[in-house]
Amino acid sequence: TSGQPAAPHRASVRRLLKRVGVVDPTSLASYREHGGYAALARAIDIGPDAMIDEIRAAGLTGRGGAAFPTAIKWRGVADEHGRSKHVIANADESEPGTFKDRVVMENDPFSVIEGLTLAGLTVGAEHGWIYIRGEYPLATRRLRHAIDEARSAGLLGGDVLGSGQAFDIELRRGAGAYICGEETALIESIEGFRGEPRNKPPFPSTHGLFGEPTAVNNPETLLSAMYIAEHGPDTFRLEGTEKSPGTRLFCLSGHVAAPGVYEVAMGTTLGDLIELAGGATGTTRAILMGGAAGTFVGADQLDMPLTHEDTRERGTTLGSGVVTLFDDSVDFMSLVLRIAEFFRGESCGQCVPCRVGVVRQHEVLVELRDSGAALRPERHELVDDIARAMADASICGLGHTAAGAVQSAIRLGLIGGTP
Ligand code: L3W
Ligand code: SF4
Repeated sequence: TSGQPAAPHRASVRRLLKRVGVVDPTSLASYREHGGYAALARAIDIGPDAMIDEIRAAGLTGRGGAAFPTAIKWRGVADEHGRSKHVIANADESEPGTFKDRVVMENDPFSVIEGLTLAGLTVGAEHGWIYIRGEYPLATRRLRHAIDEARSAGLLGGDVLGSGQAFDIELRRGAGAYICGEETALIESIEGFRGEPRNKPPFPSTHGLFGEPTAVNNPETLLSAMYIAEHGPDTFRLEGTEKSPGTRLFCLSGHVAAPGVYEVAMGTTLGDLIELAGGATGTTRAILMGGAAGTFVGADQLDMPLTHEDTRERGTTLGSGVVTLFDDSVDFMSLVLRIAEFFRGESCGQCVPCRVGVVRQHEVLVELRDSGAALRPERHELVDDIARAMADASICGLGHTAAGAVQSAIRLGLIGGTP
């Protein structure tokens, strides 16, 4: 149907999704019947230092988009001895095209509770927070219920699972701002302030929530840490590549036969992943990798292995696992304008390069659409200048990534005339 390779593709793996669709998401008993709390029990058994060593040996990196080594982050927080500490699950899943954490939270909510508890006990934090996207009512209900059940069973509270360590979780709902997914804006939001990012450094690992050491992790990262706790780093590394070990959750959407969340080993090619989702429904013109904060790639990239190293080498990103297909019926000018509009609306306005850049970028695109002509060289230069200023001088990831989709669309000739 699509010009995709006909070669046999690699199957999906069920590590992080193993209980999704199997377990009763409203029952702690069902969760435990399906292996729940085995990971935490082993983490308590081996102790925090060995746990962090295993995470390091496994090579786990953050699954929210930035791929920072989890062991470095956790070690940093653990080393802040004698201070009150926090762990936060960043479940403000707002990147357009991202819905993997939602699937986990709705269908296997106890795993997020267990994963966050594991993080808390490992770094020595007593306070856990889940910051959840406000538009996720079912996931919110399921998590609330799971927190209550876990607390009643002594899996949260004064002495977690007989560890002698106290740990409890509070849930906070976002109010629809994309920027509150940025970890320091999220922290400001929990503290009751406007969701405006802080300058980093200092990083939350030393100066986070209420100025105290804080580990902020994506739910998928927590589930991967649980897998390592339960099975060890060598088993974790059986999937994936040397530099990108383990599995990832990918969110397939757009012109694909079976949109949804797919778990595959890192290193699986883009084409194989798309085949797993039933293949493209039309002739693929471009694929958006990493969402609005990511970049478009052409249909000639189906052989790209989905690893950090390969995506970086080809000028794109795994980001938060977004893979959106667009066939040749798509009006890319409208699509790219919509992305530019999104950033114009979601910039918090705190720093000049981003506040001004997202507006100028949008204006040039409106002008381009209205003129119906190709992008003139001096306008092209302006778009590049804006992109560079935002990437180099913005405070946070929103500004750093706000021009990626636009730039790649021009490069691929999706907008602006012949490249
Ligand atoms: C201790 C150091 N910690 C860095 C920590 C830092 C943070 C993490 C990554 O995300 C991505 C972007 C898009 N000591 C440290 C340290 N850290 N150095 O590591 O930090 P950073 O600053 O590289 O990135 P970030 O701002 O956390 C930017 C993606 O986020 N994005 C959108 C994502 C959306 C979702 C979603 O909807 N689920 O994830 C937008 O930009 O891929 O690469 O924890 O503290 N020396
Ligand atoms: Fe706000 Fe944009 Fe600056 Fe981030 S880069 S702090 S979103 S103005």
